[in-house]
Amino acid sequence: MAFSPRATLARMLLMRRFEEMVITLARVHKLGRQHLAIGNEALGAAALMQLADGDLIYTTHRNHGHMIARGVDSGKALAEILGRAGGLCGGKGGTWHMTDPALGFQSTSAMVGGSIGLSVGGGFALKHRKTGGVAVALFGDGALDEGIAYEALNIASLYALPVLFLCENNSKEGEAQTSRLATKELTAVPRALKIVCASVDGGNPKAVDRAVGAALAHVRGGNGPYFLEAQLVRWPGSHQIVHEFTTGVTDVTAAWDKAKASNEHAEWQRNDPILRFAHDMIACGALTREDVVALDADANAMIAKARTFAEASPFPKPEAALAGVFV
Ligand SMILES: Cc1ncc(C[n+]2csc(CCOP(=O)(O)OP(=O)(O)O)c2C)c(N)n1
Ligand SMILES: [Mg+2]
Repeated sequence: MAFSPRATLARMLLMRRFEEMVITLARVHKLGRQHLAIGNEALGAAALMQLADGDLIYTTHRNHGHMIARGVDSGKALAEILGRAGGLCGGKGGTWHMTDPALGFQSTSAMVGGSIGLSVGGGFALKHRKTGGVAVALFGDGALDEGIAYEALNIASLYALPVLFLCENNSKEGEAQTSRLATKELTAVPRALKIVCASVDGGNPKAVDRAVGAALAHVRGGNGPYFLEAQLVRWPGSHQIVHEFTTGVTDVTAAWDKAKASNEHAEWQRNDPILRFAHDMIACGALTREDVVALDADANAMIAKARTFAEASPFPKPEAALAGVFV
């Protein structure tokens, strides 16, 4: 499928407005900690919009963005975060454990490194069932210092499993997570295990689209796993415990309005993948300012509807506690 600036920006805006709504709802409903995917939109949208029916996706503590990027219903996702019966898991999973098997999300692990192990199991099943599907592991740079990462990468390589390892690296060299590795170069780890690797600017959806397209062609072609490192810029609010709009509510007009782009959030705005992409697409004539404003209004309207659905959904009935229990 050819890269569409319009569809990609629309999906990125939906992801952003979703997470901003989570901040609002967390304040209104006094929710516990939420890990937001603000700043990861270019990677999420451009990568997950390329997946096909039957592909499997294993995500992390920052799962909201991946779910919306893949096209999961935003109302059911918000309802899940609020613990409501109309949520993706009937309100039992909450922010960290959202699933949507129809779109390939069988289970979500907030354990750092968990998605890597699960994806290799998924890839094993896909290979032996000869479905042609791909298992995608999404994980942060912090996952590479977990033991499970080494075992799982090794097995994926040994058995030539159809797994795309998609690493969201939001640590600058020398910062916390990356520095727990004895190598500064994340791809040195999978490369040592004979996994084909590449790195991409994870803030540029066009570059991500190309890199993920090449990675998926490799994996679908039966050539074994592929490791793609997406280099991201960390959103300053990414560790928040008190939910707030650390860099303000996103104003898309800052993509072209120089006065707005020189406010106190200017440094973040220069790196914000949504403002970057909108700016670049207007500059090359692929979109107009009016297009960007209209796409943003659509995203806001969809998320407002999602909120109405979620808040109107009841809490699960006590009897529901025994449904879906294995033992
Ligand atoms: C096994 C395990 N250890 C510790 C934690 C606590 N924890 C939650 S997020 C996080 C950092 C993860 O870093 P990274 O994977 O790079 O993701 P980022 O938050 O930077 O997006 C940690 C240590 C956890 N969830 N699981
Ligand atoms: Mg990280």
